[in-house]
Amino acid sequence: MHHDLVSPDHIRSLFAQAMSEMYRTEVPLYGTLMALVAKVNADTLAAQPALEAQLLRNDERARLDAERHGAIRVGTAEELSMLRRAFAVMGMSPVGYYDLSVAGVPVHSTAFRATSAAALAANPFRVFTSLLRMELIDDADLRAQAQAILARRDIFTAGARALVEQAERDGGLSEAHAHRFVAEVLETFRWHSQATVSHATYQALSQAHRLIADVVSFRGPHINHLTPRTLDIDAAQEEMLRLGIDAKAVIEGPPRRAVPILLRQTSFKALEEAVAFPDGDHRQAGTHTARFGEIEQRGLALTPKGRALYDQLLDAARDDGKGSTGSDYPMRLAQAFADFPDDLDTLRREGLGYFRYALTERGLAMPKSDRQELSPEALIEAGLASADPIVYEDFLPVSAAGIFQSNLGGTEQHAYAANASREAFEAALGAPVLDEFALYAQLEAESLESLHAG
Ligand code: OOG
Ligand code: NI
Repeated sequence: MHHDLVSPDHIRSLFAQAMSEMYRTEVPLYGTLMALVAKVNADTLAAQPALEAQLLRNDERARLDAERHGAIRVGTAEELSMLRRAFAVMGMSPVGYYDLSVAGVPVHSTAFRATSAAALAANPFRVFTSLLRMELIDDADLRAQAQAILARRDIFTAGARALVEQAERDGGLSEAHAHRFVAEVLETFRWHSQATVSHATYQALSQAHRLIADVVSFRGPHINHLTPRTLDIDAAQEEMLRLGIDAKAVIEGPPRRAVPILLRQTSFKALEEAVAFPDGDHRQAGTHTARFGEIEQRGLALTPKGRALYDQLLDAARDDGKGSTGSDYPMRLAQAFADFPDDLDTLRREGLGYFRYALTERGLAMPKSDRQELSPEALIEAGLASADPIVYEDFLPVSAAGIFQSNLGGTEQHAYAANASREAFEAALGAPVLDEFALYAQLEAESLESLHAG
């Protein structure tokens, strides 16, 4: 009975596709963004054949058009751990721990994503998933009220729960059950224009933090954005402004460079949407802002050494209390990053990034015994091997906080005195989060082995 199970990669692709279709109907501006990114990517590839060759070599060309990440925020440990089980059916594991309380956002987060080279090539769909930190609500009565409201809701359909259990029991799903699973799990991510709390309760929650109102007031954790990947974010940003889209003032992350590193992101502001609040036998009209649009460019995954340098230089650029605001920020950022090497050979030789090694045609033609005598660097120098950037698959806490803030009105900047609480997060999740560096190191190690094998 198990011979007809489909792969988790297939289920993830179906889910990413269904999510994209749903979000396009919910937020038409998302369709505009996708068209814009498709055009910028086509123009960039036409102008840079070497970039296209690199993407082809690294199995990144095919995945590019479908590549997306989304984000949701949940309220309880049970919701988070059930999500972990649902994502596992799609081959997605929790990677990394992000503490956003330091930036005034009362959540901590992980990213669910594929981890192996083959799975990432098949579909790199990721979901940045945040858990509200109840203990950061000061007002004990409000905290108790929020907890009681969350305790009454189930963000999963009965069908989704049954199919997750079935997949866990049988080790997967058949094609027909995979389609059913995708339709059922999609319900968790759907937007609801009817709140579950009165307008007065919504306002009290909002007063504590707008994010708390967003998490607590609805039937489920609506997907709040879905982000396509562009190959030239500066061109995409210009195009957004040209189309009159209300884009964020600055691009988060590193400055523009010859060799893109980590992640650069821009977004358009959250839409103000009509919401009906229950009011006795009636409804009261109001609004809520949650959903926005985002575009990102991904680059080289950095090693701990490279990441430490990135964090240090970003800190220096932001270190006048203004964060990423102020019209001189792009200049401060570019100046700070003058100290970050910006060519592939230096980045590799100094161990700042992770690389994927492969034999060139000439390398493949050479007898294995000759090849085995040469180090990777010697093979590269002789044109027998290539070393391409391994793409960063994760997120950046400072950028994520900037994205959160720009969609919360940009005013609530006070940091919480809380500490990062990875253990509490993992207890809620019901599993440890994977270490992103270990995953990149493994991809690099596998590619190095291929130089001397076969
Ligand atoms: C998540 C924001 C983080 C990113 O790209 O850094 C994020 C949220 O607003 O829920 O998606
Ligand atoms: Ni995002």
